[in-house]
Amino acid sequence: MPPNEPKILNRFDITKRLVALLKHDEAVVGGIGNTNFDLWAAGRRPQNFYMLGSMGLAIPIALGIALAQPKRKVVALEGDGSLLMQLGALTTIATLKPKNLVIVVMDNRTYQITGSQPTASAFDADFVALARGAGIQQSDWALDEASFEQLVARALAQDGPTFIAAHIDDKPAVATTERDPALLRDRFMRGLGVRE
Ligand SMILES: Cc1ncc(C[n+]2csc(CCOP(=O)(O)OP(=O)(O)O)c2C)c(N)n1
Repeated sequence: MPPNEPKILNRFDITKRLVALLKHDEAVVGGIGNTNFDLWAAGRRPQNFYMLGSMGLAIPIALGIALAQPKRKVVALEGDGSLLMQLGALTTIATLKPKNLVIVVMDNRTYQITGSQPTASAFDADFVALARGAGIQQSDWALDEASFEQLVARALAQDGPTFIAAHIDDKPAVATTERDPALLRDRFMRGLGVRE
């Protein structure tokens, strides 16, 4: 848990705030389940990728996009349980230092979608401390909505990599993403300009 307890935010609310700050066709990769459901509900964009099925892959996929398209900012939205599946990705990012990568972790301290089993962050794990320990210097907790917007705006304007963690409530996602992986992939590839 973070030392100075941040305000408990709402995933859909801060997802909408993040999307509203996107002005340059930034790519956004939503992680499994709730994270991409709320990204879907926040408004479809051709530069959004809705990752279905695999925990922990939003950040590695976003890293690949960031390396392939270094002029485009790339944002990964990931759940706490999913990040815990793939913590090593943080050390890879700290090593490669992609300037255009922004990671946002939605920490509800549970594997919510599979029955709200507690994750390690319900106990003593602190994601910002983990990210800093991995070597990502620009790592912060969002203290409230304004602080979240400030951190995202700074991450979009300045060189990264940047890691932002938000403590969120247990409200379910407000929509469900269309489950057609091939269609989602094709739309995204067109959105990134790599497919006609
Ligand atoms: C590799 C893998 N293991 C387990 C699952 C089953 N599963 C799907 S979502 C999920 C929980 C995700 O937790 P979190 O990332 O914290 O997101 P939340 O549901 O809390 O929004 C689990 C265990 C899976 N899809 N893939």
